[in-house]
Amino acid sequence: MTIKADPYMWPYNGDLRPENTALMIIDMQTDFCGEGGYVDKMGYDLSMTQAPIEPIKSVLAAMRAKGYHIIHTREGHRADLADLPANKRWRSRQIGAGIGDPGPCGKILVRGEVGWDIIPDLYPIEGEPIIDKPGKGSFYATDLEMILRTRGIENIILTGITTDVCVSTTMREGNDRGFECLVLSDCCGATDKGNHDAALKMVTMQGGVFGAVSDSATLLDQLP
Ligand code: C5J
Repeated sequence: MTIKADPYMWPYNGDLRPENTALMIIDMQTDFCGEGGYVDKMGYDLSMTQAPIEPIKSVLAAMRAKGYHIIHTREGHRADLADLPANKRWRSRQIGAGIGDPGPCGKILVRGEVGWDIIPDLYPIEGEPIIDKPGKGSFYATDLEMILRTRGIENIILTGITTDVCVSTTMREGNDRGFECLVLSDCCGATDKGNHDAALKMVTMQGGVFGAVSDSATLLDQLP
């Protein structure tokens, strides 16, 4: 069982089953795609990070119905900011959206605040783990790898925002740990179209250096 993808039919070994495959939905938080959130405060075009919402919804419904593992992530920091590196805070303040500072949706990227949570359209249901992460990658300083190995997951289908930052970092981290990764192009979005396109193109070099790229229509058509 495989999915048509670039540059190879994914997964490489044809072993695609609900038991060994997870859909990861990365950082679909108000702070990254909602009005008054972090990305909005930085002045980026929200339509770019909102574009994947509908395609992810379709993939999520189909994969839930077929019994695949679903894992969500949220980027954010402790209320006392003990896990917020000083340089990350400093840089965010340079662009007028200081992490930890008050905004229209509460303190930016702080756990428990309205802007930090996952948008209602894609909210997790009972049994779907949520990985709270302080950084861009979903493996760093989290128990994601332990959850994947404990459940026997070998294949990861990546969606979410942003393509060039948290999705790409997670894909690279997963790939280095031996997970077989697929990213769905229309189920991701970035704050810059060139960066979105480049992040996807990078995956396909060297025979699939980080895995492979497909899209929601192909997946929905071919998912066993
Ligand atoms: C960013 C993310 N872009 N979720 N975070 O800061 O991609």
